[in-house]
This record gives sequence, C-alpha cells and structure tokens, in this order.
Amino acid sequence: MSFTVTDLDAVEILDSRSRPTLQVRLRLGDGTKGWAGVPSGASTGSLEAVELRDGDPGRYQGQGVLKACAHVRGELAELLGSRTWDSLAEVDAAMVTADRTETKSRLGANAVIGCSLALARALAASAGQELYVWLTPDGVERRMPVPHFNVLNGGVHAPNALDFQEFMIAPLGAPSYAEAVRAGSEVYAALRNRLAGDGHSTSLGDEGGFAPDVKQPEDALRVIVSAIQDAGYVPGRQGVAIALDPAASEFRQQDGTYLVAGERLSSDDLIVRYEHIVRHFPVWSLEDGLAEDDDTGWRRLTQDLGHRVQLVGDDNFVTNPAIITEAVLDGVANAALIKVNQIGTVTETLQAMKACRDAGYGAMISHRSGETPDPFIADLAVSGGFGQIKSGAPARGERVAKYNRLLDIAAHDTALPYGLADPS
Ligand code: 2PG
Ligand code: MG
Repeated sequence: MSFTVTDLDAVEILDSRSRPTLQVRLRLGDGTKGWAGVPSGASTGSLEAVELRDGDPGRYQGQGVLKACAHVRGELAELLGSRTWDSLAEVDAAMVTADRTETKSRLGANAVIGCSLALARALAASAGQELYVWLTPDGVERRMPVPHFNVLNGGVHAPNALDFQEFMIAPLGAPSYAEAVRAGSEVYAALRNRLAGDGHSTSLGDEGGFAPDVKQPEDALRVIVSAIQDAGYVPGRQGVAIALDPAASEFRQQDGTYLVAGERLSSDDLIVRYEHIVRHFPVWSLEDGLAEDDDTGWRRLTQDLGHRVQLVGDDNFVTNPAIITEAVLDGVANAALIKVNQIGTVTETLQAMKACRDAGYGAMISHRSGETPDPFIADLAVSGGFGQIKSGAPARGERVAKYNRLLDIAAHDTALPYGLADPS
C-alpha cells in the first residue's frame, strides 16, 4: 500500500531526567496522524547511533535538541514529502542514506528514530490495525512479555555507591501478564518497607527503582529476595525471578580490571563472582555482565554460564543486526537487548530482532533511562514474540506508560499467551 507524508514536525520537550528530547508529529496523505517521543540513554555503548545535541552551553548545559528538531522540520520533512512511498523500510533506508554517516550523527539518530517511530504508528493507524499487530513479522506468534521491573538502581542511574546498575524482578511464574504486574507492584511496595525498616533511604534512581546506600551487589540481592517473600511470592523461576544489568562497561578500569565495591576484579574474578551469585540467588538473566570490549571475557562467560542463565548483550550489541549476527558466530551471549534509539530506525530494530530469532537467541525489548510517556516499545515487545520487556520500576509515569499499555493489550486481546518464548 503506497502512501505520502504531508506534514512532519518536531518540538523540543523534556524527558524524564529533565533533559531535552524530541516529540515528532507526522501526517499521511490520507489524513492519518502519528507521533513519537524519543528516548535517551545514560550508559551508552560506544557504537550506538549518535544523538544530535546542540552543544550550546548557554541552553540546557549544551543538551538542547533544536538542531535535531530543525532537521526534522527541514531536510527530513522535505525528503519524506518528496515522493510516494511503498513501505516504512523504504523511508527508513532513505533517511539512512540521506544522513550519510555510519552512526546517523549528521541528521541525528534522535531526529531519525522520532520520524521512524511516528511513521510506523501512522501507518498502523492508516491500516486500521493496532500497532502491535501491524509490527508483527510474518510467521511470528505474538506474546505478552514478562515485565522486568527495575526495583533497585545503582551505577550511573543513581547517586549511591552500588556499582551494578539494575536489579530487576521478573515474575516468570505468573499466570498472566496482569498478575505479573500485580506481583511487581506488591514486591516493590514490600521492598520499600524492607529498606525503610532497615534504615535505608528510599530515594529513587533514574528508572524509578530504589537507590539505597548499599555497596555490595549481594546485599542488594538479599533484600530483594526478602521483599519477594514478604509480598507472598516464591523467589525463582516458578515465581518471581531476578534479572541483573550490571552495565559493566561503566565500572571497567583503564587497566582492564573491574572495580566492584572498591575491589579490583579481573574479568575471570568477575565471572567467578557471577557463578557464585547465580548459585545463591534466583538470577535468571544477566545483561552486560562484562564490558563491551571484553570479547575474551564474554566468550568465557558464555561458556561458563550460558547454559544456566540468559546472557544479554546490550552495550556490545547496540541493537545492530550485523553485530548480533557476528556475535552469534563468535559464541558470545545468548540474547540481545533491543533499544530502538540505539540503532536509530524501526526497520533496523526489526532486523536486529530477526537476527536473534534466526539464531535462537532471546531478546529483551528495552526502554532507556531517559524516557517519555511514549509506549511504543510495549507494542514492539508483543509483536516480537520473545516474551520479554524491561521498562524500569512499576512506578513513575514514563515507566508505567509501557506496562499500562500492555495491560490494555492483554485485556482486549485475551488469547495472547503470557511468558517467555521457547528459545528453540
Ligand atoms: C541499559 C539502559 C536501560 P541506558 O543499560 O540497559 O535500562 O540504560 O538507557 O542509560 O543505557
Ligand atoms: Mg543495559
């Protein structure tokens, strides 16, 4: 079905961290409208698509996005309005070509992904379909994803001394998506009580999880396991499991060691630490356990733990289909994190998900630490059929926007199965 784009506009809005980002609006020739809010990360991989920021120290500490907005209104509006198109893929490819850089840095990956997301939404509406239906590739079985609630924050997302970035709870054993949300919320409440009872601060990190003044990852894990029990759930895969994203690139030192709670660990030491953690705590998934450039460590980690836990590549894979395909051949990880702005178009995001599917890898659809209320990734998670999403804590508007969109989908499409896809 061919289409034209008659209007394309962007405004500078604030994200959840009070940094500027883009809101894009678009109209098709048939009058259908689309919109998008652009997310933004803090712990970024070095090969990510590059956001265009103004760099004007007199506005928003240089973080303004007026140039990116101007590219949407100017060059991209002209490009998209210049002809009749046959598909989103065709438009995305034309934007990539027009940018002329490997990383979308000229037009700005934030400008390009905003247009791509808004166009996908408009095309779904124009076809009279729910976004998650429209996004589903041929032959893929849609699923309600297991929500991975980030309940305890550290690393660059929180001002505490905890080096690991994300401690998530994953209600793998819940009977339905709605019951998984309930478990997430109840454990979150129990965790607040536990932390307050132990005299810890219950202030929040960037993704809405608590940011207590604990240092050792094992101490954080212990309090989460207790909270799961306090809330009346069973810790583990039959009930509520735990997923970690240490975001290890952020605590890797110049000499190649990892600094955890003041202690310098070699790559091998850290792998041993993870083995210990996995033995003693109900951790089912480990993302960015090692730094993005620690290829040897990643292979060893995969050999040692890959049969027991999900190992998710984020900073090293950057949602790049070519990098994921290479990593599969190389025996690195067994799953990928999927972030739309990390690669910069919806089409390439879908290709990254296909690379995972073809390889028998898992995929966790992900928000960024800087977010807007745009729930696009909720639909993307259902359409991909992997059965996993992470969107921060079960609290704060920009986080629950995604979880709530999923509640709405589950309530109206009751035949959708809940839970992890069979990895084979
Ligand atoms: C991550 C993400 C999202 P950021 O590391 O997985 O939780 O953080 O958006 O800061 O890269
Ligand atoms: Mg990560």
